[in-house]
Amino acid sequence: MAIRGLIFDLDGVLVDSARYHFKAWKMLSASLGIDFTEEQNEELKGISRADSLKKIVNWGGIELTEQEFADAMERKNSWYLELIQDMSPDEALTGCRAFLKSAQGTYRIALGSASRNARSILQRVELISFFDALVDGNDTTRSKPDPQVFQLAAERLGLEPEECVVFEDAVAGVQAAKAAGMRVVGVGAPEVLHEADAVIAGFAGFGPREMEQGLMAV
Ligand code: B16
Ligand code: MG
Repeated sequence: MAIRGLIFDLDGVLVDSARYHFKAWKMLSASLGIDFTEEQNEELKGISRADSLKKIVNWGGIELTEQEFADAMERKNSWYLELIQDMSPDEALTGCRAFLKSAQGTYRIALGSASRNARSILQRVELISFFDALVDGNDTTRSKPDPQVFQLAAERLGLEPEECVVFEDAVAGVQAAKAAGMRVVGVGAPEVLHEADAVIAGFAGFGPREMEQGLMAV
């Protein structure tokens, strides 16, 4: 079926917010007396804030009451918000602005992110005007690999899943897009994102024509 909609993940596809998440989780973990490594941070990509904290608490072998858990999430987020305060348009990942520019008008464009801070990040990096619909962690109840975020994005674009292509950097996100019945372009390493229909290292030198060609046989 013809491609009519493009759905973008945020972190790792349009911006590198993972490094800010890492710093904030590291501060939170330290305040809980837990060590937190960059390898562990990799496992949190695409995972919601609450599910991320559940994993950290598990790794640290500690237990938190419901109130302590809520306080910890709040603390992590306020550190994160402080860290992204000075995010600027040059933090949009290489080539994605050019890609969005050339896709605008031909395709309907949506965001499908787990982040509750997605809107303000898109504003800071000045990408928000490219989007016809935004779906983020405030709209969803189930984390990727559940397809909910992408299903809702297609619905808001007024398109069928088969008409949409998802851009994702996380394995859980690729699985979510497949579960929604969509085609997926993985952004990252082919060994990691082997469930995607095509994989690119990034948007440099990649435009809508290359996307159409790469997905032609799918
Ligand atoms: P927040 P994505 C995800 O963004 C991040 O990859 C993940 O590390 C983060 O925990 C999640 O958003 C929630 O973010 O704390 O801002 O609500 O990749 O789905 O765009
Ligand atoms: Mg991501």
